[in-house]
Amino acid sequence: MKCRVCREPAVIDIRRHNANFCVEHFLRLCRDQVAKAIEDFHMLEPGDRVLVAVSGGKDSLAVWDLLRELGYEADGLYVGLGIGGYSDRSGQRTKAFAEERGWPLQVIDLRDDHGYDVPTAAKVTKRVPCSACGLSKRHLFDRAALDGGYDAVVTGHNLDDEAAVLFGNTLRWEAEYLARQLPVLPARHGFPRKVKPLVRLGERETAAYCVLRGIDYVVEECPMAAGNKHLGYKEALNAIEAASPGSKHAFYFGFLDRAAPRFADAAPASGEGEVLGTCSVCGSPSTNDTCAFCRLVERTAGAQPVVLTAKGSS
Ligand code: Q46
Ligand code: ZN
Ligand code: ZN
Repeated sequence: MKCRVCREPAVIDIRRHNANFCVEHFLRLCRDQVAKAIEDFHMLEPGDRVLVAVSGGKDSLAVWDLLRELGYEADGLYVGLGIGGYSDRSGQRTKAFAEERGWPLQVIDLRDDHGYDVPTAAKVTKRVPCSACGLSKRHLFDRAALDGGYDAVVTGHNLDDEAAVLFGNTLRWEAEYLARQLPVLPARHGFPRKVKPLVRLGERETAAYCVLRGIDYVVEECPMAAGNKHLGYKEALNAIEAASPGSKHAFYFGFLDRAAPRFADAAPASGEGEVLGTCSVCGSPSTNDTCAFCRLVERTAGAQPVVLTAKGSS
């Protein structure tokens, strides 16, 4: 197995590119793919200050490292979700990563700073944990980006994530979601720009990137993700990809090229012209008097904390 670029021994094969790469040229490929995604979708301008949503997993640490390599002023924000031992370990890895490099990391802890955690919020709201978790993270990342004067919030969604979400939305023809499933969402009405620079890299590549760069990431998945439909869609796509390399890329980028514009009209009226109010508690943009985050804080106040057992707290 030889590197496509230099013919030296290769360390990784990428079937959808029908090529193998040595360490140096694989790392260069990752940087090039991120730079291309940023340019193709007008995600960032040179010199932009960005806030990276870091979880301690491979994708968010890789995207932080890659953006720094590409010369962006990228800081991190970690939100402690209170999901037992998983959150403890994720927080430790994230802090160690930032400290070793001397990169600024802001840490928000849901329990310490807002009086609840994800398992407790799930119990109180009687909804799946990912619902309260997603809402909390979106709110806190938006808020921190605006307060810190950042140009954009960066997330580590990779090609596998985006293809799986697209698969789910397409199975149900969720027109509104399809209209918004783009690698960049422009800033609007008090919400910052959101960008996904890893859409051209699969999760096998982000994992390899971390290993080759010596990035110590949390390998375990969030215990709350078990049974998640998203994982089933990923498995289904992996089976298709194994039989036909390049299918995921064709599915996702074909959608962006040829199908997404047809759904643009299905987006809710959140574009120009719509005037949102502001939350009377925190001042964030909201269509109601109190935003969903502040309502969650209110509902969970004083609730008996849920203690996780087994995997989550081991
Ligand atoms: S949403 Fe759900 Fe993730 Fe939150 S509860 Fe875990 S699996 S961490 S990206
Ligand atoms: Zn090479
Ligand atoms: Zn609020």
